[in-house]
Amino acid sequence: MASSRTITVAAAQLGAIQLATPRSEVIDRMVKLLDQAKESEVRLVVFPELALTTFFPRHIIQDPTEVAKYFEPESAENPKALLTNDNTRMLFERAKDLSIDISLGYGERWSGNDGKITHYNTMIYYSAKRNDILAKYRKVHLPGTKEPMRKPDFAEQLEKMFFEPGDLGFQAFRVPGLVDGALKANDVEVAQQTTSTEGKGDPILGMLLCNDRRWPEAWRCYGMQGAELVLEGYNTRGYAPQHPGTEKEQEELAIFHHRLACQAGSYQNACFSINCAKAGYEDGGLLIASSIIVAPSGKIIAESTTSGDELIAAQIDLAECRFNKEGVFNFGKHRAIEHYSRIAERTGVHEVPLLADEAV
Ligand code: CDT
Repeated sequence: MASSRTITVAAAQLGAIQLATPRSEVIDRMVKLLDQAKESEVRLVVFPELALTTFFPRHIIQDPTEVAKYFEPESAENPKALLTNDNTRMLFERAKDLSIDISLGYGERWSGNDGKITHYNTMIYYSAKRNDILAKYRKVHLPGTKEPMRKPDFAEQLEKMFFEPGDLGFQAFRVPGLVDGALKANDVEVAQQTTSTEGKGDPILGMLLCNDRRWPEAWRCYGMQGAELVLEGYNTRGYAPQHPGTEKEQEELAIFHHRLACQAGSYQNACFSINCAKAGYEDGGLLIASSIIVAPSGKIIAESTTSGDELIAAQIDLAECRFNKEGVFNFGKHRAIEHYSRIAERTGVHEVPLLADEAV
């Protein structure tokens, strides 16, 4: 079968979800966006970070019973409980009926074999073809503080209080059923193994959550695995009273940084990316919109125009990734790892030594 690497994909931006909004109402909105996606023959829909609830890390919630309301339970015995839980089952059933793959973020309450409970900011990839969760990502770069600041006129960002840093790293994965004629492992005969299979198999995907997109290292980890499409969900604050500038100035700058990070990440790793917002005023806190789909050239090929529930779609040809993967960003040819050790050896900055005073 001739190979075509063209897929229609979408970001399903969600407008604000308030603390009091029930899950059922959110799921109804998500299902509506899936139905809309079907009309445009979309095969993959990306929802935002913490898609099922308000961005609760802006609130000081410390009572464990109250905290539990914002998380989906999963366990070593039932690691894919999201598929069958009453809160979320309907979303996956509709995705399966419509043959649309979905990716979404949510708060994960993980009970390990040892009975230990850990909370993560998580994103999963669901394949309609397999009716299964193919991949899970737990957010690595958690922003904010572990303790509330409790200051007047201060917007809290308490992800470090609510979540543990992700423990799964940046593991890329292949998705079956999205492109026709993909090369499979058993198609590659021993005699042909000298011929490159790069760019011929099922699409290679990676996932990021919000603040992760600001870190080039995260994108590069996926780039190093040949990622052709990065999926990213975000809740990015548009205004914080403790920061300089008016609400409009802060929002514009936040959108500028968001676009800059996603466009650079896609360009420098020669991949497409789908970046999906939760947007609008949640419990009084402004979240930026500007969901975008970015090409490997770094150009934005679709962008949301509202701060509400909105589907943006684009037809993308993954073959376009080859131009820069084989050219300016041919890593095998051009990376100079002998000069990069500082990046993986330490986290913080070591400034170069101070200069000696110069006699005048
Ligand atoms: N949700 C999330 O990760 N928010 C962060 C705030 C960081 S402050 C610049 C973000 O990157 O948007």
